[in-house]
Amino acid sequence: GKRALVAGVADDGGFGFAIAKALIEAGATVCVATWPPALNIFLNLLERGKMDESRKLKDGTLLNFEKIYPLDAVFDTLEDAPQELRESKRYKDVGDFSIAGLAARVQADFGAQPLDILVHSLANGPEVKKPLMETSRAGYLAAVSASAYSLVSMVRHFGPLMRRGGSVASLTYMASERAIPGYGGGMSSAKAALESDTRVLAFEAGRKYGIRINTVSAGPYASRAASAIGI
Ligand code: ZID
Repeated sequence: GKRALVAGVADDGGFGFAIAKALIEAGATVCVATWPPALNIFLNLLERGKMDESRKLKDGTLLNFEKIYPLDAVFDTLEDAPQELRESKRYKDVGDFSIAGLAARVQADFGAQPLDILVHSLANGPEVKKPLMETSRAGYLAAVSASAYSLVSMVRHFGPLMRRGGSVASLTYMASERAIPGYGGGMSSAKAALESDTRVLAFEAGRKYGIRINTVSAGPYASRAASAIGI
């Protein structure tokens, strides 16, 4: 069977969960990675059965994730995270939550080339409600860091862990190519970067690791992230 890692699952209401579920229905084993601030809530909801309805598979059984890892995709290594954040409530007990840390954990748990599928289903734009013209430099760079560079770093760190013929997919939005009011804070810029990077990474990682890189331009889905911008 195939093994997938879906990064960006913190509840049962987003694309990440739906993709993980579809992969499991198709026979894959799925690990997920969750943003540390949301990790405890997610684990609690799972444990208390609050997600049992969404976990239900076609055969009546409940889906299980093979592993649930912490991931803050704005940090490539643990050293990149500020000391203050590392010592904060939601981060201090989870171990290495960086992209490199996640790759090391996956390798330690499953061996040299354990992955067939990597899904990047995460984005963050702290100023998403502000028009681009009103977006601060810090807000813009934060959006690009969390929503676009995170994919570059994940392909760099996970390429070596993927079996040849494997596949990486991310989610984008049409506001990258057309002006769509309401998708601000540099999120339109981040999606444009994500789409361009997808082409370049497909070229580079295709040659280096024999894997494919694609991005899917999604329709509206009332996830937690989307509710923040009124979808
Ligand atoms: P979600 O909240 O379920 O997933 C986003 C996840 O990212 C959450 O679990 C966060 O905890 C996590 N996250 C945030 N920051 C970090 C970080 N630093 N490190 C690790 N994890 C982090 O929302 P979702 O399912 O909407 O988002 C998944 C992907 O789909 C994102 O890339 C979205 O940009 C993308 N997407 C979503 C929609 C939508 O409608 N939900 C659309 C297109 C793309 C879209 O916005 N018409 C209007 C709008 C849209 C489509 C059509």
